[in-house]
Amino acid sequence: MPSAPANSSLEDEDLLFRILSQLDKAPDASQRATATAVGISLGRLNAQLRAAAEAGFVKVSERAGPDKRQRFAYALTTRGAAEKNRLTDQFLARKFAEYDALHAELTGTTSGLVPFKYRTKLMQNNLAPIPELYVSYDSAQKLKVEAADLVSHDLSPRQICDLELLMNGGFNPLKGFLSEEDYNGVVENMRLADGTLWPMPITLDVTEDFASSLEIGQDIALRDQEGVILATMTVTDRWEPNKSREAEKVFGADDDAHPAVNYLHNQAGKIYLGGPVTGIQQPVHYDFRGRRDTPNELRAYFRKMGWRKVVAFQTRNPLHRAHQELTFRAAREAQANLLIHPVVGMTKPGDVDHFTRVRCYEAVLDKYPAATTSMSLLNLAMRMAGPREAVWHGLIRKNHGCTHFIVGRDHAGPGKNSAGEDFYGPYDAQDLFREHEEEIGIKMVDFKHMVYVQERAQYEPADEIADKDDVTILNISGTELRRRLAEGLEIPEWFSFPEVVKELRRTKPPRSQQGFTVFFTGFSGSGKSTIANALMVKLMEMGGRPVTLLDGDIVRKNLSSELGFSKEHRDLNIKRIGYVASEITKNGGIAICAPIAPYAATRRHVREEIEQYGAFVEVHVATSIEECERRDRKGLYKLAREGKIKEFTGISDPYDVPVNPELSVETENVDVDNCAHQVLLKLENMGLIAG
Ligand code: PPS
Repeated sequence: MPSAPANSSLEDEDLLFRILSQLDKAPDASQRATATAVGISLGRLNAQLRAAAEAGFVKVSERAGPDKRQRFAYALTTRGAAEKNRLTDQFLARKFAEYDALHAELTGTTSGLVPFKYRTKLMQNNLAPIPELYVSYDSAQKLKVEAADLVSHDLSPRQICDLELLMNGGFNPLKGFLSEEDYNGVVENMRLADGTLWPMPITLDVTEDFASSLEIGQDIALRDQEGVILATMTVTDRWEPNKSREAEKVFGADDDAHPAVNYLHNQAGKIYLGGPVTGIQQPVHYDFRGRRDTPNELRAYFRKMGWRKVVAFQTRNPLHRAHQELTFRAAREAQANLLIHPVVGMTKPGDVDHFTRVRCYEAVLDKYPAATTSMSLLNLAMRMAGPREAVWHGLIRKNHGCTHFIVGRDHAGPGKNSAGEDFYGPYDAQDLFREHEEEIGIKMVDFKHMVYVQERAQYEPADEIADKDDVTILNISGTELRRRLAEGLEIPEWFSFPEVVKELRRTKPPRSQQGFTVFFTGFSGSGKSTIANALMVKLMEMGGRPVTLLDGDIVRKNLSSELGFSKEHRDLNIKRIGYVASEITKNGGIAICAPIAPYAATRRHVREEIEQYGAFVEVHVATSIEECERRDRKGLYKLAREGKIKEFTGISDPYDVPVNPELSVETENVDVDNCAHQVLLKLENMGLIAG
């Protein structure tokens, strides 16, 4: 039996929960109406409201009007909304425990519904609504006004994706960005501090300056990139993470070749903030609105359709015939309906953009029986974390009301590491998923690699082909598909659907018709500008595509005149060049860039930005520092040696030599025309200009 004081404090908390819920539902109601709804006397409500206001959960404001009894208005504060969410959990947990005890008393067995950790198992009922972090519409309007006075953090695109899934319950049971204790547990052993399985750190990374301007316990507003307030957060934790440890533990290696490790070291802020989030509004999406569903919208849809078993297919690629076969088989095997659940948030750099992919999905949806299959878009920012990511994807799909989840070969694989080897084994994700399947609360439908058997004209799992020495097995890898698209070569019907191929060709015409960027990098005086100029003239002579030269000096005059040569300023300068070049590339032109661009991480950032739209050809003008200094065309090296120019690349500032440039040109004893010609040959060789 719980002791009396504990019991009475629970009662107090339940009462507070009921009052906060009621204020959220009807913030403008009179005190009398609130007291009636909660079922207590006016006097008791008054005392409770006073205490709640003192604790910072409720905001009291005076309102004009003749009716004295309506003199005050009560509304939830950010903190009150977060407290309501916490108490909701606690309240539900108690009710479930009570139900379980009653069940045991009446039947002699436990209900099976009530778990050790109620939050996980509660979700086993895939049709019941799951908790969201949003406050009601009326409360949101009030909170928005209040939040306008708070210190703001402008969310990055990845943080917006994370926040959306936090708020709509996609990341249930998380109630906000991870605290330091939860983060440590997740990094070390995939568990929150209370033991709940959660494999991915969902953290709010910010700059040191921003972090140090905050007090612990302070509320901040979280804004999207246009400045719209989406949520508020009470900052309970602030710490500097050990990013190398995070990389090793979560992604398996501290290697920048992994997209998420690269993000961690080169894009994420240095400090993490943690704390509960109060949702004000969903991020706005103007594209494919009708195809986006929150977990509760999907649950309601399954309920309406009577779908008791739903198998989800996660994808970040266009669907080809092998995928269709795999999804059909999975639905058959699980005796379930099928949800195609593609990711449209952030995927692997270099992937086909989501607009094209969704058009591809739409083009093949009618190849599925409409009564048994549905498609919904998921605004998830993938991390490409293989095994851990598969477990995470399973939890997210469970939250979206699915009962089964397909895990194929190399699930969420990040590609090769910097030694050219795979980060994870092809079936590591299936193994980890299997280990935690029970706890995730969703069944895995695992598949081996699907290949096409020509003699039988059908797809089969590679490991189930008994007569593989007697039949012809066909397969087109992702790399081969990209090559065929880039070169305008045939893509056979056994591999994909004509509608999908048409859509892909529309977005990605053969390389010789696409835009591209040639990015020269090298020391000052290495010859970048001279070769770039010669190349520009040669390309203009050939005609066909507009050519723009973004030379270091020109850019510094026209785009970056206020910048100096600190690391921060150089990065900004190169990112500006990258942005302009990516726009030119996207629109089918040729951009030639010729800055020093000394830092590898920034060059990689620019590469990733541009490769979404066309080729990025990095040309290292490999003139040695000694030769550049000997030439000293602008007399800058002399000044740098004399200390009159600070932070001079190669003398008093570093230069990361490109490790894998598309081309490296030597300029010593080679004339400019020849250097430019080498670049032209490379472009021809890459299919970027017609031979
Ligand atoms: S960076 O690092 O890429 O932003 O530099 P970039 O914009 O290409 O530099 C353009 C020219 O600035 C001159 N300059 C310096 N270079 C390096 N370090 C320092 N401190 C510096 N100060 C001035 C230099 O002549 C660069 O011209 P190029 O065309 O490379 O010779």
